[in-house]
Amino acid sequence: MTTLAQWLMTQTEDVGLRSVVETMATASAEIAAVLREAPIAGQTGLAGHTNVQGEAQKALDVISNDVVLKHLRENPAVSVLVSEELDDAVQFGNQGAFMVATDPLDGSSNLDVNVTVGTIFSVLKSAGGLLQKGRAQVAAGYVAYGPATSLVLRISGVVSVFTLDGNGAWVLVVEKARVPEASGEFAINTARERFWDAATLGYVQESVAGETGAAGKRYNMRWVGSMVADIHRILMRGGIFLYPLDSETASKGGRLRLLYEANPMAWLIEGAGGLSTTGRQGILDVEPTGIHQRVPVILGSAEEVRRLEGWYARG
Ligand code: FDP
Repeated sequence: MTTLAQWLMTQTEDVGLRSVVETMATASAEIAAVLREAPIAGQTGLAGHTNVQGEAQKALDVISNDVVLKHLRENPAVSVLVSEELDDAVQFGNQGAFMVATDPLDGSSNLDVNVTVGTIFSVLKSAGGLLQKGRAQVAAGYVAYGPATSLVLRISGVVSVFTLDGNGAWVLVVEKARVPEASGEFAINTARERFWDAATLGYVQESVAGETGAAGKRYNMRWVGSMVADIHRILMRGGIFLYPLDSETASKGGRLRLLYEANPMAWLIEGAGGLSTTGRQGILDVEPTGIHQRVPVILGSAEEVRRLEGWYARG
């Protein structure tokens, strides 16, 4: 049995970086415990205010953010926190070498129906400043609070998966996750079809045509509507996730956030052999202009991402 601490020793010699990842794992285990009993505590509802994105905050969004903030504040290796739930970056006033960008509780519209939600995080060197490309990440991970609580991590080139055991310890269950090169599953909110661009429409229509279309094979559609759950499925068994730029989200730059959703997920998926793109450029090459910036997100099995890129290349 390999523990998280043992695995971290194999990934980096940087004690500070190891501690940052351990802190996020500890915070996530605490969030898992809160989520487990949230319906009993009556915490699945709205908090009564909106975040900087203009989205209604759930009580658990706020609680999860407080848990992450509390733990990171105690770690001297972390100097800055960027969170989906906080308008501004929090400076801890120390010389910590790392900054963390996080969505403490992603997919929270699924909370009241007990569907998988998650915590997503990205770790960067403080020296690079708040706005760094995804390629600069030194660690990234997410936690999926599902039937099992899974922690997926990348520090070096390897993406590994851990499960939280009954004693609160993270146990390595997949040493080297690989996104299958080919897949017959796509994930997109098809209710948005009327807003799609020509490339997305072409790709989805070709997929739906199955054996009779140009793709020449049958596809299935899966959409949990909780990014962590959809990405975890794709990491483990392949597929493609699309939240493309469409006519409704165009003025905002997209739907999902670059620093704490798109970048960590793209870095994890690419570390496991998949691909990621906005449709026009690699997600990891996007130059950030703001901490809550949004981008189009397409990522998953290499063959499917390339087929969609083919549609974008048509113009
Ligand atoms: P949520 O608003 O519930 O936090 O991060 C945004 C997100 O969920 C993603 O987890 C999810 O993939 C997406 O929104 C779902 O969007 P739709 O409501 O358009 O399906």
